[in-house]
Amino acid sequence: MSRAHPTIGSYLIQRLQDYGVRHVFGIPGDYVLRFYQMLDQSPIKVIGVTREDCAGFAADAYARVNGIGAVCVTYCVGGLTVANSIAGAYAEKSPVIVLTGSPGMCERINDPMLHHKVRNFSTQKEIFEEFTAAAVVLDDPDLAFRQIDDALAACWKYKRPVYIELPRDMVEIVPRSPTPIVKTPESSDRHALREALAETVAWLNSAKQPVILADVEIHRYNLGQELVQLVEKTGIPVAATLLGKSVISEKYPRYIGVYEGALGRPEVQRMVEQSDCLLMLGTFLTDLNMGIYTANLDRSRAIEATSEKVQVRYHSYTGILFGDFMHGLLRSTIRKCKTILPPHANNHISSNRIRSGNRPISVSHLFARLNDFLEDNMVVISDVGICLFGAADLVIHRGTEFLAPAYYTSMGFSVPAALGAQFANPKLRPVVVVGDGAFQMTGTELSTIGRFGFNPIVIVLNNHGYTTERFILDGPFNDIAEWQYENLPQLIGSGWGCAVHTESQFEEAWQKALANRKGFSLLNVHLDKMDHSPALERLGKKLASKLRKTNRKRKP
Ligand SMILES: Cc1ncc(C[n+]2csc(CCOP(=O)(O)OP(=O)(O)O)c2C)c(N)n1
Ligand SMILES: [Mg+2]
Repeated sequence: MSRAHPTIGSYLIQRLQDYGVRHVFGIPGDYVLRFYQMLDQSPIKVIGVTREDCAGFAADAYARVNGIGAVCVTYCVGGLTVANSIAGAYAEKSPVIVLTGSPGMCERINDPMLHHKVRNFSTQKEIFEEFTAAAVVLDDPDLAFRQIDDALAACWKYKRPVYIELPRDMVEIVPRSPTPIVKTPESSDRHALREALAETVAWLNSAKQPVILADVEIHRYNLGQELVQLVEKTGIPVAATLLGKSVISEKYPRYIGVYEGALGRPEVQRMVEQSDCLLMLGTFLTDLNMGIYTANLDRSRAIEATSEKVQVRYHSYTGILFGDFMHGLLRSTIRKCKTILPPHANNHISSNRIRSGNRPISVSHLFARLNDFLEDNMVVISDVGICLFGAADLVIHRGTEFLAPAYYTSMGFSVPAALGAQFANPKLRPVVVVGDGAFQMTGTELSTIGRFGFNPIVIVLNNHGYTTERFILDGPFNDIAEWQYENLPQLIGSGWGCAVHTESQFEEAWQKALANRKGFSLLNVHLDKMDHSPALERLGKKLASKLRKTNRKRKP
């Protein structure tokens, strides 16, 4: 590529690299083939997958580990398939760039019925506008470079997906007068920042039991180090939400655990809810994060700092960059907090004492043992279902090593996410926990994982159907076909699999999987149809007691 006179396609590729994109996930199609060829001839690697929604999940996980990710798909048939994954990335603030081909501008004259077109040529773009921070069509050579710059900047700033559509006849156009815009970096409103910091610091210094609740924006804005420094400097106990799980190492001494209302451990719930100054950093108050409405956070005792605002009790400050607020706290004089933490707060489900026998394996045993087995280089990737509630109790060793669609909760995330995470950081070894239902949706991605020789350990929680749904309302619609998951390696031509029925078989299977460093391992763990995790049990008990109280009150 000539940097002096780049084409629209080559400029886009250069800018993707500037932002740190090294891999792009997707499936080609005629509207995007020429751009695929250009990508192939660039330093960026194109990773072909089995389905576009898998490309989206892989890119989302890649973005969570790498800082930014990208998919490249063809028009509508590809774009609309990846839409659900991108909606999830939007909902959970994961910066994924959607690159899509489309019919050439010259082909659009007189509105012909071209293949893949739905209603009109802008249908796909209009859909993506709903869940992207910017959506652009590069249909004007003189604007294209600027549109690319603005879209990528929006992706980086808002940590949300953006949509860039490249009509196929624009890929090789060299704009006549390209003027890439150089923007001055944004800064905070000095006065607002000073006042918000002064108020926060004064409150922290007068509080008896301050607690920090850290959430996903800490990770997205790369402020993990600052969080550790803040906790070290102040000694304030820190909890994480489910979506933010692992923003700080769960082995960290002042870490108290995941706060998720009644879903979480009671001692964490007590500490967070009884704090007289709860400093919420980068929080995202979703229903799952808040324990399905069982959280009880009192605004009058909370400060909430996010990329959007700093809210102290009932008033808020705008125009403050989240990073500036964190750095401001680090520069401030804050009293050392000496709150004594509950015993073993950060290692509560360790089961070294539990002996595995020939008993049928249960969900709680599985996660207790997994907690003992986890190693420093492992990233736990959870799907949606019983596995997510179980995984919430695992103790994650370092920061950012727990990936899950904990808010949008789209099934099928985990296996493709393992592919994305390993491309983003090949030193990470994914441990995937996934229900049998979710595995049947996107488990095909093991094929790509096998093709590139990655070595995740995939644990299928085979409870013979949609157990989570069975708890809400059961019926034949929650049954699924029984697969022999352990035989998949045979079909794919790589990897290793085995069936697990008992506790001791699980021990043996884990050791074999651990030793199988050259390919994926697939454990088909047979569980009782109605077995569930301790977290779900805690929630059930809490909700049941609430219900009893409400019923008692209603009786005349
Ligand atoms: C894409 C998608 N479709 C449907 C649902 C609704 N849903 C939530 S949990 C669940 C069942 C999950 O089954 P499985 O993966 O086997 O996990 P289990 O609940 O059995 O542990 C379903 C269908 C969803 N969250 N995402
Ligand atoms: Mg299931």
